[in-house]
Amino acid sequence: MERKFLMGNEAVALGALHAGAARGAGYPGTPSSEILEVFNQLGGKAEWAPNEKVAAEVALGVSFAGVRSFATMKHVGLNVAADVLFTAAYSGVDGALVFVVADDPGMASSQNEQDSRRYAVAAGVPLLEPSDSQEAYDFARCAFEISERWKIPVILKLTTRVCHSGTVVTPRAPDADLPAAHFERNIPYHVMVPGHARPAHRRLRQKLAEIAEWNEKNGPNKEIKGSKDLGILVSGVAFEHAREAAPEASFFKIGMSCPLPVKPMLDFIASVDRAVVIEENDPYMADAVRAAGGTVESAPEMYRFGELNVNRVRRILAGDTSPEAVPSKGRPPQLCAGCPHAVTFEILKQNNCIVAGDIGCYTLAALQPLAAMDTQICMGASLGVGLGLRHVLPREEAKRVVSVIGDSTFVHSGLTGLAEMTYNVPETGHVLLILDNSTTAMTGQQEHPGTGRLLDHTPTNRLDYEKVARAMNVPNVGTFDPVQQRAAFEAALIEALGKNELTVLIVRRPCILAMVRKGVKPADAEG
Ligand SMILES: Cc1ncc(C[n+]2csc(CCOP(=O)(O)OP(=O)(O)O)c2C)c(N)n1
Ligand code: SF4
Repeated sequence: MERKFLMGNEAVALGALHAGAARGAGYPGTPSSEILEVFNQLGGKAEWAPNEKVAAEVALGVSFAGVRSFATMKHVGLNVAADVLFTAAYSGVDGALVFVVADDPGMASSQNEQDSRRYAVAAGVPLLEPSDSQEAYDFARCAFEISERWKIPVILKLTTRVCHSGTVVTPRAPDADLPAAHFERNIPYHVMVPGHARPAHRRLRQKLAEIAEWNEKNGPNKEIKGSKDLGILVSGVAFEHAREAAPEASFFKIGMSCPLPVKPMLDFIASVDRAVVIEENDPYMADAVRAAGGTVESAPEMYRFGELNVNRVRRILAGDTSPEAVPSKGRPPQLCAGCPHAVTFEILKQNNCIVAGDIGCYTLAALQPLAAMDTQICMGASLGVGLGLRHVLPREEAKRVVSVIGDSTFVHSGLTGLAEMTYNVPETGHVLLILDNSTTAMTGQQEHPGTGRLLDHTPTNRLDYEKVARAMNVPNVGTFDPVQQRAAFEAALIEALGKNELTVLIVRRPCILAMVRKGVKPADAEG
């Protein structure tokens, strides 16, 4: 087929399309967000789910209908979807199910740099790690094949550089004659009660043993013969850096890093004078190969932080632990000029609020000059953290606590926090602001259930936050445009802070950039 120049995320979308995936579901998160959008543009059926857990459940349901599916997310999304992953590993799948998970070493746009390979080991599922767009395409197809052959979920692990870099891809013919969706009752396999889960766990371990054997003989790993003086064991994008840093070396490139191809790795180590493991994030392969008796060098602790690059790999190989040059800081990120979030945080600051915040564009309000957010941990935490503070702080301090959450984040994981708020009510009550800018701005303006539009922007049902809050027994609910109704909004906030009751204020004004994209002038913006 004709060669194409594709970004890694585009290559995964094309791979999923050519693998005949019947549906892709996900929740946006940098660097994974483009995969579903491209899959949709290519003609695939794609959806944004309210969060990653629901996306994984939808994809699992699709696979239970005997066809192929995938769920996309960033690495922290896998924390949310982990409950599905661990037990879907036991139940197995009927068609195929691929978790496409994009890690963010260096935290270009994330709150941590966790390494998804640990999840594969903990859940007991295979994991593939492409190093460029060609492999993103090939491994996507391979992941569907492995999943279908062994009836097991498979993780396709990407990293920022693979997701967002472009390389040439030669696609192959799409899979043909795939089965049509149908449901076959199989209660012992699909209903994970203890009596079914016990044999399911044994089946899982048996599958993993077979996959490990397959990976050692036929897996997507390759040995590149070079000098005997230096052998590098490497995976993911670190392969590209290491090839440039030490072109003369021998390489063992691991494509499937769970279960690891331990025997060929040990054979490779024995075949060279000096063996070094080069990997981003955790010393996952180095630890595993040492546990299996291999003698290898690995990167000193300082290289565990942040992305690798050619220069850092050169330093690792030279054993250089001298301080690294600190990159110039550049301009710190800021809210766009005219961003509706700015007014809200100015008001919160002027009223000396303790702000339990959440994740989204509005988190930038924690930075100077606003410095008006006091906590931010993970999606949805504004509610629980704010309530925890309210429960124990001295009365006068507790009454200053406000939870602030974006609209997409509220749908993602704020609904259960709101249930907690109306269930375990603090003595001083509580105040929640839902910042409704009618988009998921932070990750590129994706739709969500509160926008009333689907992934392809066509209309659907719209979640009504006011009705939700009232249905959950919140006595005080109001909606304000923070720009056009600034004084009224501030007065409502002050009134809410003065009461020992629960209040939800919906702060509604569209994101400026989303308006520009849709061709709406600010003056026309809905109030
Ligand atoms: C579990 C998880 N999934 C995805 C993300 C990526 N992410 C960060 S904030 C956010 C949503 C932001 O949208 P919203 O709450 O509406 O705020 P806005 O950016 O529009 O102000 C997303 C998807 C994440 N950090 N954690
Ligand atoms: S993208 Fe939208 S929500 Fe984000 S800072 Fe800019 S105007 Fe505000």
